[in-house]
Amino acid sequence: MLEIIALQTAVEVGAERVWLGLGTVLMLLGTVYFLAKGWGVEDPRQQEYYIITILIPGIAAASYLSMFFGFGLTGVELTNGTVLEIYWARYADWLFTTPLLLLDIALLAGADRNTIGALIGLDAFMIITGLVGALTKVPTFRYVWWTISTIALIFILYFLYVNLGRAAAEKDADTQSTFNILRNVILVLWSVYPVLWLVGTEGLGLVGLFGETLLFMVLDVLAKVGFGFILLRSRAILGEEPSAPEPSAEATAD
Ligand SMILES: *C/C=C(C)/C=C/C=C(C)/C=C/C1=C(C)CCCC1(C)C
Repeated sequence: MLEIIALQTAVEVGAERVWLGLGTVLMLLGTVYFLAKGWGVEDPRQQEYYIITILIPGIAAASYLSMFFGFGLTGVELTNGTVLEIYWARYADWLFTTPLLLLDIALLAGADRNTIGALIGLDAFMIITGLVGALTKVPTFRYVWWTISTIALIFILYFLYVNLGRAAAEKDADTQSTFNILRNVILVLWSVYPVLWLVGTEGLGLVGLFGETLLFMVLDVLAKVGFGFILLRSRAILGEEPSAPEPSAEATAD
């Protein structure tokens, strides 16, 4: 893949750099905040959520920094002569961070291994076909890849709603309410990505690179830092296996 990327036309970072810089800072702040919040947490189940949720903005911060430096940027010359500036580092970030986000919510819902595997496999497929679309030179084929990737997203959202929803329905009230909020956050935010790709520089070009970079940055921060904030401050991740169960409560439970 690096070879393909190296073969592309050289382009330079423009005014959108300001959003890439801001994105780096916000992702870094999110990482540090989650790290500080998780410091000293000893329950292994809680630690699991912290590790995943800290990694997400951490990876994104590195990706944003690489785009800020112009490393994660390439020029794609289309068959019609247009040269597109493509930030491929986004896809490298998303390839790791979107499965981690799904893993977070799947663990919360208590999904089984097969459901988690299917979700993550579909997700990787969605990001890779999206990247292929972004690097494709024949304009029509770009939309073919966009369609394939979007179909994968529809399946992911369906699984999230139906399969994870079913698993989450068996959890306590705290977990269910946090699950519902996070599921809706994903449904809404993730649906905007293909639309932005389509109207942005990768697709129809109705939104320029400056606006597109800003909008992707806002989406990324909300979908990662916002998501983590809701998850880690919820009582749901504390609830399931209390470290000090009350004997009296247990005795009356059954
Ligand atoms: C933190 C980053 C997140 C949550 C990124 C999510 C990205 C997507 C849901 C991207 C989806 C795409 C399609 C469905 C089709 C066109 C290409 C993509 C990759 C933008």
